[in-house]
Amino acid sequence: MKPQIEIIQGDITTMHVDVIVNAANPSLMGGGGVDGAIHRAAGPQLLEACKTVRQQQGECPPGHAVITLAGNLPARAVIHAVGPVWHGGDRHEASILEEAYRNCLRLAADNGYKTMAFPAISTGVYGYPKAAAATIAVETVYRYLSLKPLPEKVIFVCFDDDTTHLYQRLLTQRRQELES
Ligand code: AR6
Repeated sequence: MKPQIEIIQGDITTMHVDVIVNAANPSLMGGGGVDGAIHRAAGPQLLEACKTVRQQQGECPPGHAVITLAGNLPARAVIHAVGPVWHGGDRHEASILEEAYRNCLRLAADNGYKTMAFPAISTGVYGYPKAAAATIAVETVYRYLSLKPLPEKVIFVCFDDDTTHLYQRLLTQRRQELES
């Protein structure tokens, strides 16, 4: 089946999907960037939920993800994924980023969620080069959706023009390759 992937430019906190992904850090205690925006929009319930997870499981290492309620967000749940910090590319950053996307998709599927939205994990404070990260995001999601029944649809929520254009180009290329 042809994967349902959409690219939009905007703020992930406004997305009416089953689950949104947060670009978190191992502490799960919030931060800046998309993490800060999600915690502000969700309200204090989200931090409480993260504290509970933290008490049960400890820190969330890079490449891993956990799921919580979504507080005041329009989404039903939040998956907190920890991407790699970019150190130049020779510290397994690519495989850790791919693992983070795969773990998010698996968690959404395990919870029966059909629609999910991703930000561009690691491409802000964590410094991952945007084009390289976008390739991993599109390839990993495309492959997963081609093989599994859930989630049914993924939306990449891009915050800036550059990221939006990168994703659009990659997705078009991927679709053309499939059709040729
Ligand atoms: N909606 C969608 N995307 C957004 C939004 C938003 N509201 N706000 C920012 N972005 P970052 P990271 C984009 O730095 O690199 C936090 O402090 C942003 O333009 O949020 O994984 C955490 O606690 C960029 O493209 O996450 C960690 O300590 C992308 O989201 C650390 O930052 C990711 O940027 C994680 O760093």
